Amino acid sequence: MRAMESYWHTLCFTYRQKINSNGRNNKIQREVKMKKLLFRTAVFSFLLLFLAGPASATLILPGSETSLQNVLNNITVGPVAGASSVDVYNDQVLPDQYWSVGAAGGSLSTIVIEIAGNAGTNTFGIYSGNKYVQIFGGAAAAGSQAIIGINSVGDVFLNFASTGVNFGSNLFGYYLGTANGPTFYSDELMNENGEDHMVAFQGQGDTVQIGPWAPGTWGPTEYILAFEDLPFSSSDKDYNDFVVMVESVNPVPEPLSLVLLGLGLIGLAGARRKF
Ligand SMILES: [Ca+2]
Ligand SMILES: [Ca+2]
Ligand SMILES: [Ca+2]
Repeated sequence: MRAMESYWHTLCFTYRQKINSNGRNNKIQREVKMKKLLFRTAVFSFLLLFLAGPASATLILPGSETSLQNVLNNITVGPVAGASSVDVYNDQVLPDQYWSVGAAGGSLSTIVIEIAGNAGTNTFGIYSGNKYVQIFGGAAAAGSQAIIGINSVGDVFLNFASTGVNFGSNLFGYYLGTANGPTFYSDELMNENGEDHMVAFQGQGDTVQIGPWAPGTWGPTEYILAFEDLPFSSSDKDYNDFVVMVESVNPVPEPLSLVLLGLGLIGLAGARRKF
């Protein structure tokens, strides 16, 4: 790391000498500073990525209804019918705060099940900052499907129609909410007391059958997201209140999310200076 930084400093120094001798250069020196800042941000982020390690799993309680483990077991038809390869405690995907749509550009969401008093009013969607797009309204039930897409400039599409919402990039979180918008965010830092209301599981090749749809392979680019729909102070933490499969998406490591957001901010600052 030190060798890399030293090499970088030498590069910057040589570059600065050259432009000083040309006698013009506030602008170029600013660019050098910017590049150093970007380099340090990248190094810092990668350090974070390696030092942070996996956070601990979120506690899921069996509750008094069909437990989340049994929800997964019940949709499993093979290789062992009724026994999911996924363990709801040990196989949680971390991190699960931010996501991006895969290269094909579209991501199908299918509701697996809703076991909650609020099932008729719970809504589900994606968000970026304070912008959001609802994917399912309260009336949607097990088997309901919808496709989201995000184009190269961050415009969000729902079932191939423009939503008029722009996320600025292919980076977003999932939320559970009401008709008025998000209540609980996949980024737990946006929830009251930092409570984690969403857990995620990656496919391990089981054959599963969801709602009325034909059985198919639950593959590695397909994730099941499971939400708890009440604040921890009054909830049973069963995480079966809204369970949905999302396809063709990838979880984005947090430091990378920070770098992307950071680059966006730096880009904005640069753009502002020009105009
Ligand atoms: Ca989580
Ligand atoms: Ca619950
Ligand atoms: Ca429940």
